[in-house]
Amino acid sequence: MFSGPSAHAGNVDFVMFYIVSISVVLLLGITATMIYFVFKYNRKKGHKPKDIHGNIVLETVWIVIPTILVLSMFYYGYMGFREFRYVPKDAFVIDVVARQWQWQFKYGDGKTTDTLYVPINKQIKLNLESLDVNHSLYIPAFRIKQDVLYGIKNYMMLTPDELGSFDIACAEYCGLDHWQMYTKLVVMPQDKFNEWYNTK
Ligand SMILES: [Cu+2]
Repeated sequence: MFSGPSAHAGNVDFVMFYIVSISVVLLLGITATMIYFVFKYNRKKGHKPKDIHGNIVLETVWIVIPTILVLSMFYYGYMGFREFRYVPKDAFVIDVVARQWQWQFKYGDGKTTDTLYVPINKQIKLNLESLDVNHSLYIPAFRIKQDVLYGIKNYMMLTPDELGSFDIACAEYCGLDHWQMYTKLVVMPQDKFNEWYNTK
C-alpha cells in the first residue's frame, strides 16, 4: 500500500496515513458526540444540570488513551527519522553544493554535474553545503527535504529502490530565481551507473 521509490517514502506515507486516520476518527467521534448532546440536553426537555465531582475511571481513560495515541505517533515518526539519519560505513557519498540559483553535484572522482545521478539500491549520503544563502534540497517523490544552510554542513540519506527520473526542487525561498532552482534525480541500474561514472 505504501510503496514509494524508497523504503523511507513508504514509511513517511504510512506515518502520514496513521496520524490523519486517528485525527479523522477523533474528529468524527467528537463532532457526533457534540451534536448528540445538543439534542439530548436541549432546554425544551427541561433537564436540570447536576454537579459532578471527579470520576477516576473516566479521567484515567481520557489521559491514558490520548497519551498512548500521541506516543505511538511519535514512535513511528521517530523510527522513520532515525533510519533517515543513519549513515552506514559503505554509503556512497555525493557532495551537493547549492548556490543562487542552481544545484551542483560533486562525485568522489572529481566529476561535477547539474543532474543528480545515482545507482539503484545503494545507500547514498548527500553532503549539503551552500555557497551563499539558505536553500533546501527537496525530492518530493522520496518524501525527503533538508535545509542547506550557509555556513553549516548537513547531510541527507537517500536509498532509491525504483529506476526513473524524479524532480528536485529548492524548498527555501532564496531570492529572485528561486522558482527556477529545479533539477532531476536520475536513478540508474548499477552497471549503467558504473559506465557513466567511469567515463570522463
Ligand atoms: Cu534555493
